[in-house]
Amino acid sequence: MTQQTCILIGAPVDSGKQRRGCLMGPDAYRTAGLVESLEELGHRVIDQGDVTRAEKSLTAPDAKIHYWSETIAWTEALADAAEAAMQKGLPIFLGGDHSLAAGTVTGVARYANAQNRPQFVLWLDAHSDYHTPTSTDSGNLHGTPLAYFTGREGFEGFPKVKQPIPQENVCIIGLRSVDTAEREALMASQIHRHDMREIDESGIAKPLAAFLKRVAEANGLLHVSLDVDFLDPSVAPAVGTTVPGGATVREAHLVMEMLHDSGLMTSLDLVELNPFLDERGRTATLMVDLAASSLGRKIFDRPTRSHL
Ligand code: B3U
Ligand code: MN
Ligand code: MN
Repeated sequence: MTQQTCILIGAPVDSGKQRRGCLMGPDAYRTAGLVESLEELGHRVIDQGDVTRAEKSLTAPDAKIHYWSETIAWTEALADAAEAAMQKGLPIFLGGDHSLAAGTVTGVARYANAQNRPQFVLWLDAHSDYHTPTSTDSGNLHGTPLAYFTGREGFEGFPKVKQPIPQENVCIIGLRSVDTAEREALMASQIHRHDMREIDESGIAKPLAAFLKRVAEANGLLHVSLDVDFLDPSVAPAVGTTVPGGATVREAHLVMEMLHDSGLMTSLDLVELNPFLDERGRTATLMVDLAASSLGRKIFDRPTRSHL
C-alpha cells in the first residue's frame, strides 16, 4: 500500500448554523484515535493543530444570514491552509460545520490550478448545500458552500472564487433533503446528483464508480467532503440536522474503500460532527473508522472490479 503523508488540520468552525457544538469536532476526532488509526495503516501523520481566523466586522447582505463575518474569516484562513497543505501531503480537515468547505475546496482548487490539473469534488451529504445567500431560508451558511465554490452569485464579501469548480466535476451522493430553490438550481446544473432512492434501486457502488472513472480519465485531483448526516442518524446521531433514511455503515465503508482502491482522493473533509450530541463517542469513532477505510483499512485485498 502506498504510504501517504496525512496532514490533519483542525477547523473548529461553528458559524455555519445556529446550533453550537461543531467547534468541539477536531478534538473529538483526536480523542477517537484518528492519528493512531492512520499510523497503524503505515501512514505518516502530521497534526498541525487547529486553524485560527481573523476578527472581522462586515455587514451581511441580508439580516437573516447568521455569522457572515465569521464565516468569511474562516473561508480565508482555511483556503490558505488548504493550499499550503496540498504541497506537503493529503490534508484531512477536521470540522467544524460544512461552511468550512467554502475554504477547503477553494484552497485545494488553487493548488490544482497551479498543477494544471482539474479539481473534482465528491459531496457525501443528505443535503445539497447549494443555496446562495439570497436563496437560503434558514440563513445558515453551512447550506451554501457548494454554491460558493462552483461560482454562484451572492457571495460578495467572501474571497473571490478564481477557479470555480466546474459543475460537471461535482458529484453528490446521499441526497434526501433538498429545498425547492436548491432543487431548481440543481436541476438546471450539470452537477451529478444521486438521491437515496437511486441508491436503494441500484446500489451505491454504481454512481461512485462512474464518477471515479471520470476523475481518473481527466487525471483530476479529488476532494471528498463527508458530512456526518450522509449516514443514517441511527448509527451517527451526533449531528444537528438528522435526516432519516441515510447511508448504512456498510454503504459508507464501501464508498470509502472504493475511494482508497481508486487511489484518487487527494484531500478530505470530515464535517458536521457535533460531539455535544454524541452517544459515548460512537459517531466520532465511526467517522474515524470511515477515514481509515478511505486510507486503506480493509479485511482482504480485492481484485480490480472493472465491471462496476
Ligand atoms: N437546506 C437547509 C438545511 C440544511 C442544509 N445543510 C444542512 N442543513 N446541514 C438549509 O438550512 O439551507
Ligand atoms: Mn452538508
Ligand atoms: Mn448535511
